[in-house]
Amino acid sequence: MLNMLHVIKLYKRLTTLYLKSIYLDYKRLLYCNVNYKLVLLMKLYKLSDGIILQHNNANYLIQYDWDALINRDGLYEYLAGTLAGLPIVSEELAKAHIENNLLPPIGSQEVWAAGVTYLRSREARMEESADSGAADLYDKVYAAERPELFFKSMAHRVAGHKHEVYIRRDSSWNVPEPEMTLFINSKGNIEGYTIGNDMSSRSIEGENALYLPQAKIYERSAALGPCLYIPEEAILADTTIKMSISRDNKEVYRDETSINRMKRKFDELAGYLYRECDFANGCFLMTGTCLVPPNDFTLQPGDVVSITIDGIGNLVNTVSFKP
Ligand code: DO4
Ligand code: MG
Repeated sequence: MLNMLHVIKLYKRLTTLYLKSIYLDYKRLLYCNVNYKLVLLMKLYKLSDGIILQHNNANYLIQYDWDALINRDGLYEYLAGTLAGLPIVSEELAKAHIENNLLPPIGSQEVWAAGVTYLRSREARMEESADSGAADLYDKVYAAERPELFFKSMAHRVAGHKHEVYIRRDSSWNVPEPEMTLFINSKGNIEGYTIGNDMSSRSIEGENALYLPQAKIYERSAALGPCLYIPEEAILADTTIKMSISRDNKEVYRDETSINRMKRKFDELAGYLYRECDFANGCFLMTGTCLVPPNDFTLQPGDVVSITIDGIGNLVNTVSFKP
């Protein structure tokens, strides 16, 4: 015989189950329906044992070849369309995976970089190259129709979030360069964004502009991460980039800027890069720096560089010499 207490308990249980199922339906609708207004952004984390797709507050596991996945045209729409069939990973598990197994969001792509795209970068280069007589080059390239584009790195030299970045032993003046970094697919479409650090030797570049490749390309001179950010629409024009540098747990530099201070358009940079180059699996393009520490600042081993870009997240690297 059911007494009153049993009836109340049963009623409570059924109500909880009912509310839970409504909540789950609501979540599925939110995360799976491409046409639903709240579908806004995706983040792909490349891990040593798979890929985690973060969409709003849910995490999904993807087993897919990284290069083939990120090179898809209409990446956002593709990911949104696959959500319903993907296994969901709990927040704790996703956090632990990202904490322990995170790689830079790059496969076999090349990394290129644009230079002197902000007034602040032009000023800094003109100062550092004053003695070499090359200052004019930077002034001219800032104003020119054709942007400065240079090869930066192959994937094996790229550090990820929380990995070490290196400074050169033969350089006396070293800085990080925080840069909005585009992922452009093989068709030339900008499909995603990540945070980039274009580690640079100002003393080597300042000595002679022809030393640029040595100032820019060496082991771990590039960092990318923590994820590939894929918004439904192009990243907002007033997106902020912040950088702080800590030494012995004390902040020694902090500044921020907005990407709308850039002289060039992202499409313009991508267009020049793809004019006469093919990239079978797409390409990463760092878009130049606007944050330059004062001229008496140089990085030291042990310094911690933290770069934050609105929406994408935080890329943290400790500075070291190559062992
Ligand atoms: O012109 C040399 C490099 C410039 C650069 O890396 C930048 O402006 O970010
Ligand atoms: Mg740069």
